[in-house]
Amino acid sequence: MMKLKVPKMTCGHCASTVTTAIKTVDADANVEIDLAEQQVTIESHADADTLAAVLVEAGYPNESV
Ligand SMILES: [Cu+2]
Repeated sequence: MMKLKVPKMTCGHCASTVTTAIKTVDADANVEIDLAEQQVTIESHADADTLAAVLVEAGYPNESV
């Protein structure tokens, strides 16, 4: 499980963009979004760096927390 802080994630549209981006890497990933904390919790077998990078590509810089 990994937790990412995604400061640009501010609304439901962002949340769905982030979720979709993660699922392009791992369709079976379990993604939990906390908009108030601007955090994403991801359960996935995919590589953490790959998941972080796909969010950057989607326009959402992030850091692990
Ligand atoms: Cu948004």
